[in-house]
Amino acid sequence: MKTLIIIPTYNEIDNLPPLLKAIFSYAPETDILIVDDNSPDGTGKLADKFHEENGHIQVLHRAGKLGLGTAYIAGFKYAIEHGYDAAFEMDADFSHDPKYLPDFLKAIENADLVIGSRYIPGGDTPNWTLLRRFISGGGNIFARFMLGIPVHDCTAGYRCYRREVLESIDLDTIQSQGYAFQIELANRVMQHGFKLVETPIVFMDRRVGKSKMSRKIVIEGFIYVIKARFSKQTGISNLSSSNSSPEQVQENSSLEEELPSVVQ
Ligand SMILES: Nc1nc2c(ncn2[C@@H]2O[C@H](COP(=O)(O)OP(=O)(O)OP(=O)(O)O)[C@@H](O)[C@H]2O)c(=O)[nH]1
Ligand SMILES: [Mg+2]
Repeated sequence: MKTLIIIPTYNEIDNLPPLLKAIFSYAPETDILIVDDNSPDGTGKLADKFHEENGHIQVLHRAGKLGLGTAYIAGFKYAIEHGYDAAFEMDADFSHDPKYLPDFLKAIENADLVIGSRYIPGGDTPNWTLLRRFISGGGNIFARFMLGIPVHDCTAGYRCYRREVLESIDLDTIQSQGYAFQIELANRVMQHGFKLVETPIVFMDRRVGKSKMSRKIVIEGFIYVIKARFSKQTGISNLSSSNSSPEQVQENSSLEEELPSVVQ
């Protein structure tokens, strides 16, 4: 199976070299696409150097920080255009340990979407405070209950999609960015009748670098679930276009307050 690992980066210069090394040690056959948003710390330039040395590494440069959701959508389109059979979402900060890649690759043989789950036996979030576990776990139960998504961890961002899924879910209409992006994709995959499977992961906090998490991302996720539930009941479609655009979300400075170590 021809697979692509999409890694969005914004200021991940210290994480990138060990991450690439670890990925190839666990999944030597995969290709990697780094989607860098003109990181001020030079992550994009370093990625170009890796590309020159290794044909399995590609780099997509974007002009500025446009958000995680659009970075993944750009990556998904690249995967479709370049004939990949499956595409991964993976953070650059080692929260998504490459050692699980073989589990994903095995599971995707009999699934359309594989989600690395912290909330099934074998999964865990060992560094987290009780409050953080409560917010993340509660958010997941809320989304599951409201939307009926058949997974225990629908905000998780360590995933592998089959190409057919990416071709089916109309990527251009997705506008959410953070948790909402993950929930929306899981919801759409479910609505198309695809098979979702979870594989356990132990989620570690980022090793180095700064978090880009903010309160607005949590709020966006909550609003998405409410809107999706409402549109399900009333049959109102085109949910995404009624969401805030990425620009609107980014410009909403009253929600910009940093929310360290809360949810994913
Ligand atoms: N290209 C791009 N990548 C981004 C953007 N925002 C975050 N990222 C990357 O997306 C991944 C997840 O971001 P994180 O800051 O780790 O967010 P998080 O995992 O929710 O939060 P912490 O792990 O607690 O820091 C990392 O690889 C980031 O570098 C963005 O706007 N554009
Ligand atoms: Mg992270």
